[in-house]
Amino acid sequence: MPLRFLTSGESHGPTLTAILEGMPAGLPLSPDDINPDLARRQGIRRGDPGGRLESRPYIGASPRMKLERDTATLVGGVMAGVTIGAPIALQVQNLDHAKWRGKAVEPMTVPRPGHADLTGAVKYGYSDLRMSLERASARETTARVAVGAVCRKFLAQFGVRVGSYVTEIGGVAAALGEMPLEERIGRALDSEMGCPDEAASLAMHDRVQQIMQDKDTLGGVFEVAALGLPPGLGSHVHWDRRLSGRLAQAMLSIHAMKGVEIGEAFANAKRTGTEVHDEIVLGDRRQTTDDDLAFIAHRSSFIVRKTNRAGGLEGGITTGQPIILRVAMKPISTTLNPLMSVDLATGEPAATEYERSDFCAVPRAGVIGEAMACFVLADALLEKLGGDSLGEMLPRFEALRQMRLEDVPMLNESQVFWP
Ligand code: EPS
Repeated sequence: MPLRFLTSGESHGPTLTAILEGMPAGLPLSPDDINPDLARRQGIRRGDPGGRLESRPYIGASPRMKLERDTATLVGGVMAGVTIGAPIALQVQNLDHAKWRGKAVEPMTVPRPGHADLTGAVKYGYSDLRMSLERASARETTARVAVGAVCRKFLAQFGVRVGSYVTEIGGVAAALGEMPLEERIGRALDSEMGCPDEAASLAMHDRVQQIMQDKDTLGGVFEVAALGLPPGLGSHVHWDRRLSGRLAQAMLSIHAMKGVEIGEAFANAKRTGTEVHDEIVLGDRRQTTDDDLAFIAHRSSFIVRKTNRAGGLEGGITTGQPIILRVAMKPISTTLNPLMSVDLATGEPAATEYERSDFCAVPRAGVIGEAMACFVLADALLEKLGGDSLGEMLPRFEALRQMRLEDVPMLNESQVFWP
């Protein structure tokens, strides 16, 4: 896989750092390409009045989001405003670090159920659970979103767009019907809860307000959609090259994500084969769902699908239709109402203690899902096209777009495959 990234940094340490390796040369890149996604991850909406500094995150976001002003500094791999093919290094400061610097802190010895406190301590032998929580915190996703924004800029050169929207919070579900994906994504950008259904968004707001009064937390579901992808990314030939598996792994690698489906996977599991599979028909490309490419040109016509129940992937390979990933997030594990646990210092039962957290982070989670999807898709596109610079890749992409299926010779005679 040509692209990879690493992150480093703790939630209250000085800095979060990311290194993205394998990005080709020639991509114009500046912090302005990254900072809008970082603001979205903080729960700040597009076009909020007064600009981001005066904006407030949505209801239920951690108070930490008001303290931080996440902006990226590019410290490697970019010269004169373009990538040079070298590893791209990024940094985001933790402003909250100032409060912790030089301060002695009581050890934390009561693990929170649902967090990595206990599992991390068992694995690494920590006596202070802060050593688990500092790296396990979802603060790390700031670095991922910065990396994802670079990948998003790369994908945009090829017309690929990635967005997300919330479909459910604490059991309150959006009714999206046949609303096109672009509209869902656009509306979500302007919605407090990241939900395209305005009525549901208001109900989600109320549900979160209630849960804050109840001193509890909520999870939910969001969808990530990728549009404008060419057919042929990923591969069926090996388990670790299937794009479906790579995307699912990327989604489940995000803190608190516990479920993922591609397309209508769980609903499809209740239906029959003839009800589920997207029939292959000849037609006008305008007939395709979600105005998307599905540009398999064949003789004088196009091979199209009128439905996309497969979620844009067959055999672990893109079909040219939008990829749709649905991701389930568990409720935040830091709860104001305590849960029962054991104090590891005394060996006695103990209630969890509360410092600060989100009551519901689902509206902020979608942008992280987008970032991870952007990374996997950029990797798959690089794999398909090869090349060290954008200048090398763009003509190859154009050639791929122009490719017609009839250019591939089809055999009409029977053959002995395995003598
Ligand atoms: C987060 C920062 C953290 C957490 C949150 C995400 O800030 P703090 O611990 O200082 O309040 O609020 O982390 C979690 C939800 C978690 O489970 O660790 C952020 O920047 O997103």
